[in-house]
Amino acid sequence: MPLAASSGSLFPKPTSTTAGDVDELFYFILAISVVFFAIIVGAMFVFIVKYRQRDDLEIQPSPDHNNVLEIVWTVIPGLLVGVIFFWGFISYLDMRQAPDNSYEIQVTAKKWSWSFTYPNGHVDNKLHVPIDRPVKLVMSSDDVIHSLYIPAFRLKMDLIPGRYSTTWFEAHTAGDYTLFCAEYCGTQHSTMLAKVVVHPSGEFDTWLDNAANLLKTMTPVEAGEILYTRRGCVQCHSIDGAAKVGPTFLNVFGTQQPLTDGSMVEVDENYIRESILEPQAKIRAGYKPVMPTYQGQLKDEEIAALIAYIKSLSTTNEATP
Ligand code: HEC
Ligand SMILES: [Cu+2]
Repeated sequence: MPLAASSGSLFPKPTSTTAGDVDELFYFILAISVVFFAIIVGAMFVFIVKYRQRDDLEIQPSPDHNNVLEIVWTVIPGLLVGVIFFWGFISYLDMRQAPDNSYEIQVTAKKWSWSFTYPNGHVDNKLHVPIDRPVKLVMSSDDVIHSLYIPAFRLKMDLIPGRYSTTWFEAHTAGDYTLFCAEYCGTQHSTMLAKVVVHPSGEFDTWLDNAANLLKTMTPVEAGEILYTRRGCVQCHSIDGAAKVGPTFLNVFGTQQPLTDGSMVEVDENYIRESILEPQAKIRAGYKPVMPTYQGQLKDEEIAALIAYIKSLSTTNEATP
């Protein structure tokens, strides 16, 4: 792959099975474009100079047609377009059809975060994958159209509400890569990023086991802190006092807060639990009812860990002042 190998300067280094193909086809099309640009624009300049208006220029009757010339300028571009089509089509088929032994991960996009569900039920906000193994993504959106885009793998596929789309890749270099949303999906679209972590050989299974057993190996507060990032609360809730899309978690536990209906609510264990499971039940004054429900997505112990974590961010740890 001489072209792909030299492509580091224009694109991120191709690190997946099909990325090299995409680059080679791109450079082929680029080369053709450069050649034709030079021929056409070059001829244009020659003609501009050669046939510019002069007094001594005799007006000639325009020629009828030239068979040889017309066949040449039809057949050559026709062949080139054919080559581009079949090359692109074959690469496209390779990219569409995941190998049978693929490792399957479910992807859910919603405004404005990604979540990845592994075969053992573990849910993460990063896409962790094993190296040198085909990974198939089965994807859907909870709200609007999003698009999963991993430049290093030359991978892009839309996620559509109410249906599944799939794509696959096989990563060949361990490390961290960035995953973008490539379909404008609202105000926070540009922050809709996720990390792709390609684990070196043999480390993926260990990672998955540990990640899934978070609550067995950590205190609830530690686990809650990880869940806060991993389950996307961090997108909308800060822990430094700043209001984002939702209220901050800093020093909120144990306080009285106003609701949109004019009443006050005490932020205690029950209110937090209700906010997570039925976010629309009570809406904090000054905020929009945009929090998604986590009903059926967080286990009881996970909710307990999140409550413990929010509690730990408060200097007054008692629910009743
Ligand atoms: C898309 C943005 C968004 C995400 C993601 C989100 N929330 Fe919220 N959350 C909000 C908004 C907005 C409110 C305020 C309106 C309301 O009460 O529903 C809120 C309210 C809350 C409240 C009530 C806080 C208070 O001071 O009244 C709690 C507790 C809460 N969220 C917890 C969580 C947890 C835990 C997660 C992650 C598992 C999470 N949220 C994810 C937007 C979000
Ligand atoms: Cu998006």
